[in-house]
Amino acid sequence: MGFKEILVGVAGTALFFSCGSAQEKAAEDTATKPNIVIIYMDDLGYGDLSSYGATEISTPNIDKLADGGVRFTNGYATSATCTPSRYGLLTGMYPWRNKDAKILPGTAPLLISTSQLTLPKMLRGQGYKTGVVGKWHLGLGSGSVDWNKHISPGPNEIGFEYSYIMAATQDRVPTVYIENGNVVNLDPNDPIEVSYDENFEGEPTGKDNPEMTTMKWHHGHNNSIVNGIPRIGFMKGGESAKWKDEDMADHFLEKAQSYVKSHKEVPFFLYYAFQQPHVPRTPHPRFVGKSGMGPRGDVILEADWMVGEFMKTLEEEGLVDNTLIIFTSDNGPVLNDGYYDDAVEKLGTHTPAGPLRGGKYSLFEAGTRVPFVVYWQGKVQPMVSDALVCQVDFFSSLASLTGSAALTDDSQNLLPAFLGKEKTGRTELVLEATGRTALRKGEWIMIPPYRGAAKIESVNIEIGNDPNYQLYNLTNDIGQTDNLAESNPEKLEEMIMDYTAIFGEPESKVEEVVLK
Ligand code: NG6
Ligand code: CA
Repeated sequence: MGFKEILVGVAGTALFFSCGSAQEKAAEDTATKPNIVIIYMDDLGYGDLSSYGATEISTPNIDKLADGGVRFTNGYATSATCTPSRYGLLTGMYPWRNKDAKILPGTAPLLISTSQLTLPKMLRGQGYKTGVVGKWHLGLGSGSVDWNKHISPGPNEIGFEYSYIMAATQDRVPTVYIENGNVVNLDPNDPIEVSYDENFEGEPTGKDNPEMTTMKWHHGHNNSIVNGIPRIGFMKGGESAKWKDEDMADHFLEKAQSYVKSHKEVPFFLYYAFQQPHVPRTPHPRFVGKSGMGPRGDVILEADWMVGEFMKTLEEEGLVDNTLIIFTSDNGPVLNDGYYDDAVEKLGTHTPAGPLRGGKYSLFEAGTRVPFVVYWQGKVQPMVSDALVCQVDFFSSLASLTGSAALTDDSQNLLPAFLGKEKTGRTELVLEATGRTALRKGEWIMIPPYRGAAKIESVNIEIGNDPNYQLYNLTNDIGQTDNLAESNPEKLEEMIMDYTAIFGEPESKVEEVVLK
């Protein structure tokens, strides 16, 4: 399908595209079409890598990318949770514009409209082959999915020609792999049923049958038990299709490697979405005990090894200097996200958020500021960049790289910053966490008043709520300990005006964040 055909029926006002314009022509002339790989971690924190200052854990393979590419210190996910961040990355639109862009259950319908322009569609229009391997969590189908039939729409309908995914998260049912819309290894005599409302007659659950679990739930995660791990949601059947948690990382690696091998003759875009270090943390036995920090540290080492193996494949196939690699994470870190897995107990002096305040779910920096690396051997010079950049900007920047003039309202063309040619990025950025928003501008961040609890007790994370305005200078106070809202009323006023221009008057809302 050609780009122009793809654009027919694109909904919404956000898209600017002028077919055959002088601008497009100029872009085509300077375009290069390297392979593009986005390695997307799940819940990896700003301080979780040795290249980002961790001293208690060593991640040499990821560090090789970080030290050999542009390592961003102000690189953000659009959101402090998974689904909205993935939405922002793939659409180039802020997730808070879509009211349904929240953490989705495993039965949720596809969140991205099939008529919407997406990063993979844009790249397809530029002659790329497109694939996704790993965690999806953007919904599937259009209401009620029959997991025993072809599942559509899904990744293949929003621009990926190849998909090998898990539907939602490792802790949510269905616990099966789906290849191009079909559950892998499904026995038709043992059909899969999934519900997020009620259990299936006679099926054990984490709540009622703790004796059948090998991992204990702390909060939530007490529905169906698969491989000894109690999950979110109920599932019945599909025995032969169920994944083995310990093999998941190897399994996705193998799929990513074979995608590369079978597409080496054409420019390809691979969105490789890791499941680590999200819960349940299930390192392969090769990595068990290796970090001394329990499963959370072990799966970070496992992921680092995967990155090394994946890079080896690019090298063996002679693709490494023709492949632009982006490494980043969908949101910040969390220790106890619902299972007793020693993440808290064995943490020692490691600081997953580095110097940042908060964590996953938080409007404080650790929610959205994440490891963020652009690596392109021979093309991008190693450097540390303080430019303000966001994953929502990949859309327009990669369009510019590959000769497309596609832009969205929210996605800025920051290609020079991404390639380390310029040290400045955005001037402003809206950050989102569990439905709340804050505004970053230059070195300042303003969090409007939110009255809900300051902390989610179950995960022990401060999420940024305060009945008063918060204003922090992130250059002087990266840890957000000194609220300057009262002492710097001019700056506060300016930030409120900018925020109001986008959202209207900030209201102090009661926002009890409940994780369920
Ligand atoms: C929460 C889950 C958490 C995790 C998160 C999604 C409970 C109590 N907590 O609701 O464990 O699955 O959703 O994480 O169920 S994310 O990284 O995919 O956004
Ligand atoms: Ca996540």
